Amino acid sequence: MLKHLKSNDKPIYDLLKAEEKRQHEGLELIPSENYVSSAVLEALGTIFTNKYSEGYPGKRYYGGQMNIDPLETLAIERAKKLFNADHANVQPLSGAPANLAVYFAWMEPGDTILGMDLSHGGHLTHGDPRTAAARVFNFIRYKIKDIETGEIDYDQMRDLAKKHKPKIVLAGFSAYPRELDYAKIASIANEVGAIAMMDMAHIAGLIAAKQLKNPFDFGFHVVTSTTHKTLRGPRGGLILSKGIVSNPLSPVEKKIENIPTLIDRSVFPGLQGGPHDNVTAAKAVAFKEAASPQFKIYAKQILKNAKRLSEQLMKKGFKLVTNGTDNHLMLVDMITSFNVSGLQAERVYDAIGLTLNKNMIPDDQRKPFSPSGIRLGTPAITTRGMKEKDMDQIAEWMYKAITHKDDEKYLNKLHKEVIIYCKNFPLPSDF
Ligand code: DSN
Repeated sequence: MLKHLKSNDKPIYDLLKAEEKRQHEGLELIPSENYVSSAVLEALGTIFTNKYSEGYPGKRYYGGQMNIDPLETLAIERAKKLFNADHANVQPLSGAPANLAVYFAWMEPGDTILGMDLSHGGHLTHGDPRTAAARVFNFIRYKIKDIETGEIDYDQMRDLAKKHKPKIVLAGFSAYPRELDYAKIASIANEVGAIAMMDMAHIAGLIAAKQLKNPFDFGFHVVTSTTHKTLRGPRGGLILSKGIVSNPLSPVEKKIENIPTLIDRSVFPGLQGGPHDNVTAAKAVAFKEAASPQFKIYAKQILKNAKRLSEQLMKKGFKLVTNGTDNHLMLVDMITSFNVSGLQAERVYDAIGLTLNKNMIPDDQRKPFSPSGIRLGTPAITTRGMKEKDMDQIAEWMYKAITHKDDEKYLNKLHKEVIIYCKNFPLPSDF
């Protein structure tokens, strides 16, 4: 394996080997990362990467699509079934372009979107002023009501919706540990004539496995996602919608039932050129895996592990934003807990082989590069087969490391313990 890479490009080969070692010897706690299966990895590294296929199955701008058309169709059908959607577009290169494609599908420049504030758990693409989308559209942001329970301020959401008349009411997050009230969000959207859109990137695998609620069951019109987080596929994006699926080559009126066609036309030719067919193949493989009984067991264990880890951390004095979690992730206020910034904490944990990320907490007074919090989660360690008792061990290491943060010798000792522990938990690609 890799003999050509080794002989043709040694620096890249060496970096790959070093990364293999890092992934094996460390605990991956970044909640948006995961380890793909060997089948997903194999699909990614195939000659599907050689092909151009601008357009959609049966409607391409290049010849030679006799294998790509059925491939993309299979990916589409699997995605629709997995999430109970009328339509799936599997071409978005990742989550940010997927969101942008929906904005451009449904809105005109200057139109308004109501989304969640970044420091309260929303995502950059939900309206951060530094993004390209924020230069085109008018973003208004809602917050959580209460940092202790983490409940979204639905009254504020309704008031803002009535005042600003958004075209899209956007739910979804990258750092919010609680379940959403989709029925309420859909009703607010409905009241003001907006569509309800969910960015489920973080929790797609948990929704696929029916461990968290599916927004389509509550009247949502569009759901976007990445495919590489809890869903455990290749890096990529996905847009699901309700509506009539018609010919993406013909312009259609901006009506709710035409959303699938509007989205297809917005992805291509609106925003992207040729889809990455090797990634489409890997997405299809991941959708099949996510429909399996084993995946349901996996998703249940992600939640059990997150609950256990959050309880153990709180017992040791870690202050969790919202005091717990309903999903796979936790947000910890490290300033209140140990008077350590998120940046310092990230470095201490890196030193012992625990990878997580610094993160803003709601209304953080500190800067994004040195915020008050850290964010961690259980999807990747659960893929490696870790269970509740392993969460107790991780909480113990996290406590010991942060309370000995300046003791290099002690941190080295913990790092060795982590490396030895990890040997019992192979990556899926080892099989
Ligand atoms: N960057 C992803 C995350 O870490 O949550 C979101 O896009």
